[in-house]
Amino acid sequence: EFHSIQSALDQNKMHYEILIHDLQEEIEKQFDVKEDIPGRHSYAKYNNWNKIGKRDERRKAIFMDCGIHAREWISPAFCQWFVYQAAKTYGKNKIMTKLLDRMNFYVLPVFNVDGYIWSWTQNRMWRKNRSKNQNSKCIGTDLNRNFNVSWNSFPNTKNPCLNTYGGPEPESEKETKAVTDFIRSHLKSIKAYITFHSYSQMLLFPYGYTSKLPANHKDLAKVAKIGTDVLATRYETRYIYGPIASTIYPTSGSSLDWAYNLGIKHTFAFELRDKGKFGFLLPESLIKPTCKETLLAVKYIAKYILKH
Ligand code: ING
Ligand code: ZN
Repeated sequence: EFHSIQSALDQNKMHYEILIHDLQEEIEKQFDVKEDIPGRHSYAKYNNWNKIGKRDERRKAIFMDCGIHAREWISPAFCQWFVYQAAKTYGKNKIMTKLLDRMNFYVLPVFNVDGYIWSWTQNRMWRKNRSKNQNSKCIGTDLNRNFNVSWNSFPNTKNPCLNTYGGPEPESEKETKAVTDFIRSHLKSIKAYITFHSYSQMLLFPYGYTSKLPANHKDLAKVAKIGTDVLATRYETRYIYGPIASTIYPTSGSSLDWAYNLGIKHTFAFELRDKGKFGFLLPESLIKPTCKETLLAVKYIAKYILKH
């Protein structure tokens, strides 16, 4: 069962804030930086809630989460890479310095902790969390179908034995609840929400539950276009972009649509590398290049948020 983020937040044990002045040192303590990326350690089991920025809750903030799906290992690797690079390049890299001087980042490296551990130890292709379901032998809820937005409006979210089971009710899962409570209580400052999945090489924005487009879809498409172009400058990795429903497939109850409808007007989901050659089993040699190119796109989005 889940025991990490909620209890961590409750006990305030693993819920720590990383402040600029001791960022580097803190990161090195908390992340196995030297062996971190690339390498197996980069996939180690972290469930830390990171705040990167200054002690000013009123500044603009971006919320990012990784590892909502257990088997998408490149995703937690990216969140760790982001935190590591923030620590390493603050004061050296112009853009990173400017970003961290002016805004905060909340980074959740592993959303689905027990599922992630399960994918390491028992079943590499596990996707959901590991909660028990009533009246079913099947385990787990898909946390990205468990949000309170058009919840359960598609048939494949109703069967606990499917990979896309949405849970018994919206926010039934502690993981979802921990994140939604956090976002709701920081709504004033959070100007963008970014969630990281794999694989497909896509940059997605709302909606998933309807083919209707959000009011600011032109802005979102413009940011996604430039973001994917920037990403490609590094290794020529091509991403496509567009609304969830028409670009990947229709979904209900996703974190992205939920965050958008809550009022966060810039919400994006990355489907990281690759396009299926290795799929979820992206080899270690591709971790670092994937993280590097993705960081360019994230920095671009953050710059855009600062300006607007
Ligand atoms: N893909 C996502 C999924 O949850 C997605 C696609 C992203 C849907 C964002 C809605 C919002 O099915 C993977 N690979 O998990
Ligand atoms: Zn996913």
